[in-house]
Amino acid sequence: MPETNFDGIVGPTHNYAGLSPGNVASTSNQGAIARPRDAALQGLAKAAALARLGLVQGWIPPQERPHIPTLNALGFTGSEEVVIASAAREAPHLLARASSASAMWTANAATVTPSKDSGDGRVHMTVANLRTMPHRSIEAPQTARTLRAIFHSERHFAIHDALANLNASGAPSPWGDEGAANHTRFTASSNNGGEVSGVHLFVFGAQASGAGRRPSRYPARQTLEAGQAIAALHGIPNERCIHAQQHPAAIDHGVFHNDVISVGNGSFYLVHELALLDQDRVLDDLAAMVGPNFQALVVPESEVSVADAVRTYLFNSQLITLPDGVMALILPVESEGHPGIARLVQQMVSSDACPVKSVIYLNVRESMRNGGGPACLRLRVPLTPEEVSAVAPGCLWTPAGHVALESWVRRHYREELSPKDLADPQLLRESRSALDELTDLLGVGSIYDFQHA
Ligand code: SUG
Repeated sequence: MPETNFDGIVGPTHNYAGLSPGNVASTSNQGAIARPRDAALQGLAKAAALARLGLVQGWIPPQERPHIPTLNALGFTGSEEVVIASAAREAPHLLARASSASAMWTANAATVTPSKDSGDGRVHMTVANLRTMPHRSIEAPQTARTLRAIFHSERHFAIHDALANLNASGAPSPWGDEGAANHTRFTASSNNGGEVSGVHLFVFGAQASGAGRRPSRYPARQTLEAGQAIAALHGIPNERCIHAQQHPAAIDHGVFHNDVISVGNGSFYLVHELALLDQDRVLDDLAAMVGPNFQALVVPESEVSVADAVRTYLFNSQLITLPDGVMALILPVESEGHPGIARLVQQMVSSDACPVKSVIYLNVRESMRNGGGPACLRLRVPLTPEEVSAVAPGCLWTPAGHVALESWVRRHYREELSPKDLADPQLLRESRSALDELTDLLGVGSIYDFQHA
């Protein structure tokens, strides 16, 4: 089942507002001048690089920002200009939350189960509720609309709304869910070379029930209960799932999603030694479920510290299987030159046992400065060829589509954006005219609130 990646197109309001406590890059770049045009072009170049390696590649459009309905719901009323001006004056942090381009990190859009593994033979996706970070908690309704426009064939795809408060007592139950960033699917080849159904590793930061350990400094965004609910909703048999807890100390060092400290593909898992609680047991369980081909390469703290993993985003790489069957690791340029990473890369590519045979460094610096590396920028959706042909065709990468999107970015995006520019009502108009044209380019119909006003 070939890998298909849907990359988030960076939105026109990309900026550095320091909105994510626990995400070191986000908080340390707060207030910096962002470059939305470069950010979007870097994202398009990454998607093009993967398409040119022979992968099926798609796009997920950005969200409407600033999001006026969010500001209305927070009590700002009047014309849209007045809403923006009063939010900028009275509550700039709320304007920043309503203006973030954070939907670009589509690894947090949903959790995906391929048709081979689901209960009813369809591809299942549960939209992430992203409820821990206020600026991200507003993404889910639009994400659901967007995914339903892209994956519109109900015969092939089931898109579930974000998990709500599901506990029986009716009391708020914060089942935080951050999507595919905390989920890894492993596969093994069958005897005839085909692929058997996957093994699903769901990683959580804490239990919503309050039981067990939790980080002390930074929030645990993903809950055990969310992973369990998603596995059940998608119909994955229990014996194909492992629910493992992230090490609380890792979260407290800035590992806000598990894809910041491990990456897996096929039967191969690249993982830091301090990623998970009880890690040896989890790796043994994975080996037992995935089978004899399972291979974990555990990176010791002495070679790459957790702090360096967070700084370089080594593990936020894309680990992909190329059409000839070998794997490539797509790393952010920030990890180039780190001596421990250089040794690790050398060890991987020179070992016969390791499936990774090439390493490619890509520049997604604008996204990285908000804590989003190559893996954050894409939603991985394993699809059969028949399912690929059921995707909205305009959302699939083509050379001509790439050229059209580059030209669209150059025409609509600002070169620079600072947090104070969010007060400019012209940004709303620019953003809407860009998105209006984009929905035509991608052929997804009128998916935005403003297109229905
Ligand atoms: O949720 N940053 C995102 C980064 C998400 C990365 N995704 C994965 N690891 N899969 C977040 O913290 C920062 C926005 C700001 O501060 O302006 C932000 O939302």
